[in-house]
Amino acid sequence: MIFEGTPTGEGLHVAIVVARWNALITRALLDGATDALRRHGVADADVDVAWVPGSFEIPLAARWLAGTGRYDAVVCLGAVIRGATPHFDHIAAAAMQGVAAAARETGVPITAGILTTDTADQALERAGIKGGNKGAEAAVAAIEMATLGRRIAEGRR
Ligand code: RBF
Repeated sequence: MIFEGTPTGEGLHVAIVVARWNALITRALLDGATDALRRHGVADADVDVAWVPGSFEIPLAARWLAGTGRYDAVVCLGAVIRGATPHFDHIAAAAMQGVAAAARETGVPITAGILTTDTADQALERAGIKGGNKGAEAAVAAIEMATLGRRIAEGRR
C-alpha cells in the first residue's frame, strides 16, 4: 500500500504559532499561512493563532496546542536572522528541535515555517515579498501530514 496525504483541508482544525520577534516578517508568514489554509479548504473559524515572544518560545506553545487534542495539525512560524542574533544557531536549533520533539511527543503533525537567514532581506524574500512564502508552504505541509495521518490510521489510500 502506498500512502500519501492530500492538500485538501476541508474539515481540518489547525493551530498556528507565530513569533512576534521580527514581526514585519512573521506577519507576512502568517498572512501566507492563513491564505494557504483558506485556499485549501480550511474554514477560517477552524484556525486558531497563538503569538509567542520569539522563536525560542515556539516549541512550548506548539506542544500546548497539540496536547489539547483539538487540532489536526500545528503550523509554526518565526524568523531568526543571523545579523541581529549573536546566538543565532542556538535559537534556530532550539526552535527546530523543540518543534520536532513536540510532534513526536504528541503524534500531532507540527510543521515549521521558521526562517533562518543571514539578513532581513533574505527573510523578507522567503516571506512572500518577492515570490514564495514559507508560511504558506508550512501550512500546506500541515494539511498534507494531517490527511496522511488519517489515511495511515484508517489503512486507506
Ligand atoms: N527571536 C526570533 O524569533 N528571531 C530572532 O532573530 C531573535 N533574535 C534574538 C536576539 C537576541 C540577542 C535575543 C536575546 C533574543 C532574540 N530572539 C529572537 C528572541 C528569542 O527567541 C526569545 O524570545 C528570547 O530570548 C526570550 O526567551
